[in-house]
This record gives sequence, C-alpha cells and structure tokens, in this order.
Amino acid sequence: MSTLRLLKPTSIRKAFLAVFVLSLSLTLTPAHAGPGAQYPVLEVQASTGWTTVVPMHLNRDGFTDLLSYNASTGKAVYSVATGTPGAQYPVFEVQAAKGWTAVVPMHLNRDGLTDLLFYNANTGKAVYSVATTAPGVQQTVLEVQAAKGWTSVVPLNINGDGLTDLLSYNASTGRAVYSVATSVPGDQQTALEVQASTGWTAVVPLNINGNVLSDLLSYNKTTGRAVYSVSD
Ligand SMILES: [Ca+2]
Ligand SMILES: [Ca+2]
Ligand SMILES: [Ca+2]
Repeated sequence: MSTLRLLKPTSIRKAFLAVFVLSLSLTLTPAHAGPGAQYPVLEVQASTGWTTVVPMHLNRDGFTDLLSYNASTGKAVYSVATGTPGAQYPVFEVQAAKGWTAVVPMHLNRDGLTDLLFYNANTGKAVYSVATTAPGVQQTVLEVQAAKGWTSVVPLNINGDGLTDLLSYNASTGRAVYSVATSVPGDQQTALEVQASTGWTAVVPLNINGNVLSDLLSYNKTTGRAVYSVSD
C-alpha cells in the first residue's frame, strides 16, 4: 500500500522516493536463478576488525543471524536477520574474552537455537556455551583444557543424531581428530584419529551427496590444492 501511495507523489521528494523504490525492487529481481547465480542485495559499511563472523540461529524464524567477534578487543556483537535480505540489526553486544582463534557454531542440544564453541589455539582453552531464549545470550555449560594448535575446528554431522560433532585439524602436523557429541552438552568423545595431509588452510563442511552426514572441502591456499571428500 505504501508503494501505491508513493506512485502518486505530491512533491518532488516523494516522486524521487517512488523512482528509488521502483529501481530497488527491479534490482532485487534475479536475471536467472541457476546454480551459482548470486546477486548482491545489500552493501553496508560495517565495523572493521572482525576476525570471525559466525552464522547462527538466534531465533527460530529460519533466517540466519550472525555473531561478529574481534579477537583483539574481545568485542562480540550478535545481530538478527530482518525480513529484508541482508539486513541485520544488533540485539546483543558483549565484552567477551580476547584471543579466541575459532568460534564454532554448534548444536549442543536440539532446541533449534545455535550454541557455540570458543577455542583458543594458543592456550588450548575451550568453552562450550548454549543459547538461551534471549537472542545472543549464551550460558557456559562446559570448559575444558583441550590440545593446543588446532588450526581448524569444524562443525560436522558424523552420525545424524542432531548434535554437532567436530573435526579438529592441525595444519602443521596433519593430525586430525573426529569426535562425536554425547548427550552431555559440550562433551565430545574421540571417534577417529588420522594422520592427514599437512597444510590445509581451510576445511569447510559441505553437503555434497544429499545425505545428512557432513562432507568436506579441504583447501591449501599455498598450493591451491582442493580435495572434496564425502561421508556415506
Ligand atoms: Ca533468525
Ligand atoms: Ca541450542
Ligand atoms: Ca552428532
């Protein structure tokens, strides 16, 4: 209805707004919708310095929310998606610990709200926290002294039980440990240890073959080597 009103401008300013709204809606229409076709819907000047930006579900509306974290300052901002594609607004800001080298979105329970693992590769400290019903508010459920030096901590679905499992990988040594979630939130049990290739700088969970188990893309930024592997 507001768009119709804008189409009957009573001033130059309203006429300009009508044109702007019309062009915006045209911009939002994709030329085609084939696989890989992406088109920008929003560009914003955000804060500088976020070292980790984590996709989360802070509520159950189906739109992905975000956590932005600065490892140097410890600042963390949780923001929720609005109905406008790309538009997020902050709901919670907290002064967190500094130095987390990995912030991993997980499901430590089955409530549909994303929980978190914070890991510091220099100290080995790991903190698991679960989402409360207040968006962005997380409660620590487990702190553990883990191994140091994991360069990738990857959320996986190894067994299909709805609780997030983990792959911890050290790019220097090639050591890789798969662990599965137990029913105690945050508790993980080692399921497999393997000596993998060294040098993977990115290990990315994917769904390649359509089953519920996580597949992987491993990428070495120095050599450009990329390996896709599937779980079945
Ligand atoms: Ca959401
Ligand atoms: Ca949860
Ligand atoms: Ca699991």
